[in-house]
Amino acid sequence: DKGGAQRLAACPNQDVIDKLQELKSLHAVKPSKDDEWRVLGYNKAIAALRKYPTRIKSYEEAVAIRGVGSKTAQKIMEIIETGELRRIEHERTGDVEVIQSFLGIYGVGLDTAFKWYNNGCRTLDDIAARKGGIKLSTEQKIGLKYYKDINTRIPRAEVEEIYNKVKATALTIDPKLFIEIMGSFRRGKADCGDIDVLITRPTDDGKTHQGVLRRLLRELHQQGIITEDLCLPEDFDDLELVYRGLCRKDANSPRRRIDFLTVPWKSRGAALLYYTGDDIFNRSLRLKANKMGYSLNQRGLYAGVIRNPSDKRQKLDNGQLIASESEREILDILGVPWQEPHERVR
Ligand code: DCP
Ligand code: MG
Ligand code: MN
Repeated sequence: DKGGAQRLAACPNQDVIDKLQELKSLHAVKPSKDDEWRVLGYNKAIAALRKYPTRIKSYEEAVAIRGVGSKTAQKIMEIIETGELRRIEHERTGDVEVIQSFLGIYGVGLDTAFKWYNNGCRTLDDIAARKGGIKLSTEQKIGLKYYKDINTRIPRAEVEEIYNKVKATALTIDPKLFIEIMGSFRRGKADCGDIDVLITRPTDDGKTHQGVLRRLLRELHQQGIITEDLCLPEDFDDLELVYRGLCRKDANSPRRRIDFLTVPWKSRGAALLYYTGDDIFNRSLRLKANKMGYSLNQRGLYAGVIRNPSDKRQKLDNGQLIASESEREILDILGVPWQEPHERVR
């Protein structure tokens, strides 16, 4: 199925989707019911456009797509004809910017941002002063304190330097660990939002990486590389763990976001595939898997998954694992030609 594989690489109306996404994200940060409805409408249209196989050529063609109404069809044609969508600037109002600035605080989601707005907060200083009697969680306090650092992208060379220190420290704990950097760094980006690190270990000698993350964090704290914990795993004894924190190259460097992920050795391929992304590439892979009757997640590719027809997110049967150890075997089964990490972008 060459067509399916091709579709993974590029969507013929991607520029239209991007603009509608941008407009949708502006409505999504407005607290009115009308805006909520518009978000649902754009979601529908975007989903339809993702599946649409050819470049849209006319208003009639656009409006005939299921999920695209007349107003959205007009917007689609404006984007196709001018490359722009004037409505975006119109919606970029002051309240949107306030909410977006609150969302830049680590640990703040839409509900919290709206609540603070409704309590009269308009600036980060208002948040810092707890205007309106608002309360901050521990992670939000850290997020506010290092707001600028956390919202600045990290030059590739600095990611590499921090990663090398982390890897060296991990290997002193157990030289047989498998450490890999994922995310935008692995895709070759010139700068990264955070540092995504995978940790696992071959089990041929009967051992695992159990307990490694706890020791690694202790050592990195001692070295001053990890500076704050944002989200610690509940049970450090599991083989599958997620950690989120802040780190820095040295005492004169800004704070940087770092994520650790530990997975069972068997899941390493699926985990690498998922956490290397990008998210759009992942979505196309999952879509392809679903069309073939499979289900793909960060643990592996599964056959025979049975979902609840009235709520597709709910699995009635988890199915059987058919591939998880390497990225290549997962892509092979999906009939997707091998793509180097830097090619895994829409
Ligand atoms: N991911 C995903 N869907 C999400 C979040 C993440 O598929 N909603 C996957 C794809 C991402 C990877 O996890 O590439 C790592 O997530 P990051 O948020 O760290 O994103 P990136 O590393 O790709 O970009 P950035 O440079 O912003 O960190
Ligand atoms: Mg990342
Ligand atoms: Mn990350």
